Amino acid sequence: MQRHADTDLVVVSNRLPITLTETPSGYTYKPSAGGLATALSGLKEANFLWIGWPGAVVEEGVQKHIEEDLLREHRCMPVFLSNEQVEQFYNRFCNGVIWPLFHYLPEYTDFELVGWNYYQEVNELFANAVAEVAPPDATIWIHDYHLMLLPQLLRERLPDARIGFFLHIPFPSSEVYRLLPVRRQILTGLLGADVVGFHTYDYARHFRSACMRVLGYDAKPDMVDADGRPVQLVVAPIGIDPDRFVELARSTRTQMRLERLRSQFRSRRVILGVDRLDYSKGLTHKLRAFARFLQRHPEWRNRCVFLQVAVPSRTGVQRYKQLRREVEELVGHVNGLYSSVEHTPVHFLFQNVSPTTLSALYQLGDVCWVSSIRDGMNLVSQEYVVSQLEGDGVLVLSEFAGAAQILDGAILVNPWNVDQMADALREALEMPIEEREARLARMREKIYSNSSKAWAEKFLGIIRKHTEEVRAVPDRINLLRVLEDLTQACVQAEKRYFLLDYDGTLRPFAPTPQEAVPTPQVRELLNALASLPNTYVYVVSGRDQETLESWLGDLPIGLCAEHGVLFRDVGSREWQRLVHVSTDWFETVRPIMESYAQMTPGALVEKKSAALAWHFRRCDPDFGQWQANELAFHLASVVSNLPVEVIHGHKVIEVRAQGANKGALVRHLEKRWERDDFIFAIGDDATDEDMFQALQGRGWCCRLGRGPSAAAYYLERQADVMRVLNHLVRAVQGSPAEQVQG
Ligand code: GDG
Repeated sequence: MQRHADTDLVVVSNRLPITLTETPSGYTYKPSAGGLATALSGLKEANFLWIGWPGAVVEEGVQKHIEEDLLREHRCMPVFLSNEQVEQFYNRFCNGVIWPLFHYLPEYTDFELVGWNYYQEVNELFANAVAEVAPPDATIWIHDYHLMLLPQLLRERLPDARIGFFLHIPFPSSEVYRLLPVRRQILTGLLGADVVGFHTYDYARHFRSACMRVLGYDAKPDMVDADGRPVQLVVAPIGIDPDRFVELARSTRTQMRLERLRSQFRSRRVILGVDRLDYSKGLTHKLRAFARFLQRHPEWRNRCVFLQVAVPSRTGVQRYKQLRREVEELVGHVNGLYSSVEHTPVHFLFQNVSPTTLSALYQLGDVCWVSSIRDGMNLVSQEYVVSQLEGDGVLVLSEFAGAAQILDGAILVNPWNVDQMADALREALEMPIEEREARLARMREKIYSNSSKAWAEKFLGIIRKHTEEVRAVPDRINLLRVLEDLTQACVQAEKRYFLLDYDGTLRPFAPTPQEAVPTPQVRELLNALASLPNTYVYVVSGRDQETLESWLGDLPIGLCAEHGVLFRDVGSREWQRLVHVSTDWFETVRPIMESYAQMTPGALVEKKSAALAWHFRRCDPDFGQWQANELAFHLASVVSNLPVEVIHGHKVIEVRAQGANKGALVRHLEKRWERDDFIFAIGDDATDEDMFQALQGRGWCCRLGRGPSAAAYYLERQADVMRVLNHLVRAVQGSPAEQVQG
């Protein structure tokens, strides 16, 4: 498969907007005009390529042929899945784990995670398919919960791509999300994107909170700091194409259909429901509330019908079969109680209806009733509003649907409150015409101003803008891009010096500082590096002398503790002071830190020989950050006349003696360095900047993350540090270099 250099945009979703059906005479392709397909059809990026599953399992022999057809005729590239993959990935994991949990139904969630391996496998398949055809700097827009690992998998394969992800379903509160056994993997997968979009602010806020609580990342309200890489959060509620619905509503076929329906229902008012038969849509809640309404308002019993279209969905899944039985039983129950010879109150259609019929039903409905217990957005409510050509229908809408945040002319209901829903039906049926028209007009205006096309353009615009801004950070180069030069410089040098930060650089952060013990891999790497000829390795850390000595003291490396204050040289067991400072100020600063620690559960004060540190890694992320800001503000006024500096590290506020920083080690070592020596310094936070600055452009300085730094190079992830260093070890040893990819 060739790369599509003319492709401005690659759209990836589980399903293609084309449905493939096997017939006796071969395969047929039917475009499915879903909301997403319509949203993207009017985009400026005419050349976009759509990658996804075509909706049918295809024998290997004909795959090539179908691929060519789809590409030529529809600019779609199929990812073929086996029966087993469809069952395990789609039915078991996507719809048996993610769908229920993200709709706040842990009791429906299969926590055994059957299908998780397939979820990973299918996401890999998609990643390979995209990487094969997308230009390296393509804009890639990934959709929905089926492909949440894909952003990170693509970032590894296409480091220069601009990746956006949009979640169409709710993102649950972090209290629910954290139940998920693979919660870290899913978040890490999503954070591979440059931009992650949601329908509502609530979903974005839940996601941000999950990143902070589950991964320990820092975040601003609209940005997550993913190991130094800013991931933009976007609230972009999806819209519909109103013109298309109006056109369909006006068409002769629809009007004829509407006439027939009107004569069938004559003087009865119609309460309409249109939903996939899914437990998130609150169908049983509607039926109970409708029964309550009829019970309380006998005057309406023969004057209205509740017409519910329930579109068959995921019919192979046990939970959905059960739901169908439950709903049908309830329909029977209500009709049994309130039917008469002439009148049946509930009309239940378990079937797909044609677009024409759907449009006619939208016009027929005096009330449209959406009672989802959770719904990412809900497009039916928007479609109903614009299809109401006469402009006097009433929308009764669940406050748990994303749409409730846009459609402010609806009567909002809590589907769990049966009485309130019953009252809302009465209010809707008896609402004066002027109010109905005014409410509908208000909603129509909202829908027109947020059409699906405007939505897609807004989201793509944000991907472009954000990636431009991030890439515009001056002059920093991805170290992986210059790996060959780095390797060559390292191999050819007479002498090599490595200045390596520990926490967050050699070792990922752990929940408590004591848990970040060096792994066997870290120790092996340091040993291998230090055993290279003429190679001097220093671990430069904010940690105290005892910890470094006990963790790394047996290795043939140099150690520098407390950000450059204490030093043990390569080949020596003795520690020396690099910086001589007064610590008289401890007695002023320590009580302030202690009092803030007492007020902040999880915070602790650490005393070092030339610094005091206030750690808040184990605190509630929001409260910890808040208290840290307060403390820093408080300290600023107290320390202004003291010989100290206040440093904001990763989840730590540190007050330390002036001059006691990692630059001290550079100043100590530089006397030994000769012009052609290879110097490599790497770190991940503000305290490493002193080391980079002291090097004054000499050697290879690398800081994790793309933000501003004195280091000319960056790596995106902590795991890359190990890969690069191992690569250098192998290269100097002369063994074949391991493949290191971006
Ligand atoms: C997910 C999220 C979010 C329905 N019945 C028939 C039919 N439909 C069409 C409707 C509408 C679509 O299906 C349903 O969309 P919803 O938004 O209501 O719900 P989900 O399918 O659950 O969609 C949801 C959406 O993604 C988009 O982000 O809003 O929250 O769950 O367009 O018109 N179409 C036809 N016959 C039917 O019988 N032709």
